[in-house]
Amino acid sequence: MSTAEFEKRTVDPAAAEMLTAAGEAQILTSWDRYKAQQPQCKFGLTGICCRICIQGPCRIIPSRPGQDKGICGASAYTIVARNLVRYIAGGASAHSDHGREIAYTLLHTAEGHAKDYKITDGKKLIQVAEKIGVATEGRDEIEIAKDVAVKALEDFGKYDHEPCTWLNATIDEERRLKFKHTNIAPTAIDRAIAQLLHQTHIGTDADPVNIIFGGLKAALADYTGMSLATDLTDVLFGTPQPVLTEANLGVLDAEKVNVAVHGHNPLLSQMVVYAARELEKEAVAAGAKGINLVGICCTGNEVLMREGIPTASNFGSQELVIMTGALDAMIMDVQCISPGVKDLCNCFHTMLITTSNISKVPGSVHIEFNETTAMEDAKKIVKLAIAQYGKRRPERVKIPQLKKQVVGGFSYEALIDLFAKINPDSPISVLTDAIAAGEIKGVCAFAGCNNQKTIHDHATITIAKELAKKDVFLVSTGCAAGALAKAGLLSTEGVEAFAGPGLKKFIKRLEEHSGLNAGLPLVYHMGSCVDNSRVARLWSNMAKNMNIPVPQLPFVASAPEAMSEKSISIGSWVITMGIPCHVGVMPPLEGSELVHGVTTKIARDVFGGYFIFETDPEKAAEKLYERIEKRGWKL
Ligand code: SF4
Ligand code: MSK
Repeated sequence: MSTAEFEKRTVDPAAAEMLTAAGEAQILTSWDRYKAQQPQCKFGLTGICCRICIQGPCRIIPSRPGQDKGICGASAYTIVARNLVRYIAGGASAHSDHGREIAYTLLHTAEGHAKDYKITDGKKLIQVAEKIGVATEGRDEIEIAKDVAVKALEDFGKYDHEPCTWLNATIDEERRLKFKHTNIAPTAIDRAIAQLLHQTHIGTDADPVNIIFGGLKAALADYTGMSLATDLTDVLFGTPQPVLTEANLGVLDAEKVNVAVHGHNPLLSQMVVYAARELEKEAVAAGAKGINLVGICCTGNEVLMREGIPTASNFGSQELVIMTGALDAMIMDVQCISPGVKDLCNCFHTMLITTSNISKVPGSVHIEFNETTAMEDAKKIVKLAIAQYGKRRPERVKIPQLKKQVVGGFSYEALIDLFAKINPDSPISVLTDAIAAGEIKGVCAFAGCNNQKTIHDHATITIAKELAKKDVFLVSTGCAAGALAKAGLLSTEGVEAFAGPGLKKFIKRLEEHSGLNAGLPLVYHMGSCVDNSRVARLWSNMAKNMNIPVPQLPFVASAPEAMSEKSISIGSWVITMGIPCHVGVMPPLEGSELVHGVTTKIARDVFGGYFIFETDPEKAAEKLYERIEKRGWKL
């Protein structure tokens, strides 16, 4: 295949270059495996294959009497609904378990058992404590941190009937009542997930609407877990502030020990940052010019936001970082690490290091990461990477010389600080006033992954450019932010090239007052997947400031290349909050018109938020803009 043909697989030129190299070397990647899977099973694609009990699999043909139900009598709508919400259970468990690890680490830090961690952002600790009702007056940080951590852990398993603390503390009264009346407010994260698995066991719930509402409860548990994860991570490692860095494969350095952190949980990746700084001399002693740490996926987003570590790739191109021949070690924690990376490692000298007892890959090196020995473990891992540098074969190194500038680090607090430079009394008014004046039309938040069913990065970049042209203010998280970063949309270059006149004026005004050395970007990087809680904070406070409920706000969300169970759980809580959410890949629910209708129409009537399924990026941009405009007119 030629580079031009590979461009049909990705719009990222660095990825295309590496795909060409992989093709020439006959090394298979996820693109090849996707092709090998075609045609994919229609029953699975439309959600009407049930494997919930071992009488199955039952495959439903709705139009054929006798085959229109599973062996137990389950109809297509029951099967589609059950399959759909089980994705939410998976997503919520991943996000919230990540949050639980952070909460335990904060607790153990406060108790003195995790000596390598500390409370970095005391101000955020106080804010969080006040938000959730933990006393702060006259108490020292350690005492407060302990109570905050305990409250967070209680949200996983408390046995009263009150909604989870982090949910209740972060939504307005209108949503509180809505969730109460629809009975979707989780009282404990673990319970909501376990209950959903119970609800979808054979012979429990056959009512698709009831099943979906059970799914929404788990989705709000997902929101709860990620909200507390973001808050407590900021307490431990600092709340992100604007930072200048770079993205794409060109961030790899042929003269340094290249180490990639991949996954989600910053408890490890943050320690690797500290360890790498301490071990620079060892890398030099090994003949390198130092250590070059790069990020992949959301753990990459975490260290980009706080430490300015450059991003090498997002989910879709993770294998291609190894394909450069310059990566000495890939350190993985949890979630979104394709096992296929090990096959690539086998073709090069790259060492794959697993660190979590729930996330292992056969043939890789496992160094169990423990919070009580965090720095020691991180150093052990970085030393392995340094040793690996000597095994690199320089003749096989081929780093695409492509990278873009990134201005990242826009936590909610950082955005507010930016707005406060113009209006210190009411910072959020800077954004809402610009909407009221028609200078910008509204806000779109990009989130989610890459998916082999789409051209890598294409939909995310296309929709962002289209909306920017139409003066929509853009924020992003996750691998969508990775796509935008690699395309230069998280930089000033993006503003010049793609912002409409109103958006450009707005950003330039912010820039004049910002006091930052760098210019401001077109799209504002708000962090990792769990940091979608920062986005929710943004829309909540915009609505509060405008004195309207969230479902009236000209604010939309888009996951143009959604892939993981987590993206489904995020999208589901986003719609319960009253935000229209575009998904660019059709999830498996076309097997039931009823379920499809619930997610797109009934959801709108009940919550004000709903899914927009659209696989064509241009049309998706039009639909998103139409929703923003409609809400704008009503204001
Ligand atoms: Fe078939 Fe019912 Fe079992 Fe599903 S739960 S596999 S539809 S028998
Ligand atoms: S890493 S969930 S592929 S955004 Fe958060 Fe990226 Fe999606 Fe994983």
